[in-house]
Amino acid sequence: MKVLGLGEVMIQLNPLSKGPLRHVNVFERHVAGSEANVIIGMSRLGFSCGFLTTVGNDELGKTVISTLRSEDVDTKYVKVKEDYPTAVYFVQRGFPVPGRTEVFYYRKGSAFSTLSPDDIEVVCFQDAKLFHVSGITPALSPNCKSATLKAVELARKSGTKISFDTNIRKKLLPTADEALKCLKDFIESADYLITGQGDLAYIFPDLEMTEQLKNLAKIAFNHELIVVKMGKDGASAYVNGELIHSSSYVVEVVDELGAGDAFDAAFLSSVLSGKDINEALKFANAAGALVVGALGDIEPLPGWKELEIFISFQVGGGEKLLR
Ligand code: KDG
Repeated sequence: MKVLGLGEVMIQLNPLSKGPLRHVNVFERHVAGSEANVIIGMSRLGFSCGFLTTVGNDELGKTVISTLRSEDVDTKYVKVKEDYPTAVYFVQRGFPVPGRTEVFYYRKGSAFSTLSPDDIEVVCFQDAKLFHVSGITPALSPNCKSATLKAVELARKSGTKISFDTNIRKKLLPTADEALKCLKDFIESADYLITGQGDLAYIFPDLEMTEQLKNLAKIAFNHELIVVKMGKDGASAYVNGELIHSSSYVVEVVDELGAGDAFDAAFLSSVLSGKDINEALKFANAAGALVVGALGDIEPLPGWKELEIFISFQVGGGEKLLR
């Protein structure tokens, strides 16, 4: 089954020490980007995946392409743009708020930010069962938004289901009004709408979650289900006006970046494989928990076997599985 994603893939510089970036000397180099993380996660879960992106004609762009290929993701539709760089971002950990992570993007004017509707071709969607994109991509530039709108329109015309994660990055969408304006069309189109507690509080402040969801469902005309990620409090799915909750797992947090993408990958893979919503939430929470345990967004993404071992350990049956 073919799954397609669209988004910017960046070089992530992840510090080996906490504190202000100006004093960090040693970083690990990783490759990351929300939608690509989801697609790589789904590839590891057995789906045939392709990715639409644009990189610069530079060493970092080559790293992005070889990473996607090494994860069995089809790069046929990846474009290389002359004269524009591949984006980079730095992670800062534990400063100024202990336990918090902040990212600093160097992505303005990147190769991906020049993406235009002409880069999105109908042929990409042939045979695709699912198209995944998030609120990061349309927020990058007006032409990225037009290109994402075209992708959603082509997906719809091709009978491809649309998965949209609101994924609000305040550095890209600094006010709630901007966020709602930028994301509305995509929220309206999504079959599978994924959001987070933080995103809901940003667009619908001062409301209880059930009210926030009712408001969101009013604009999500096309949704089959809405999922709310709640970090250490687990996740809930809103299906036919009913809320189904699943708790998370207690794990040591090394690097929380990418956990939400791992959640999306396992949730969507479970739903596409015919698992029920409870099962899908359980696998998704497990994938998120696994990813926070190691540096990098992509490296710790699990396959089915690893998810089963992880879950089994949590309920005390893991030793049998490992023997
Ligand atoms: O989802 C984790 C991502 O946010 C991060 O690794 C990079 O895609 C990214 C972004 O735009 O913030």
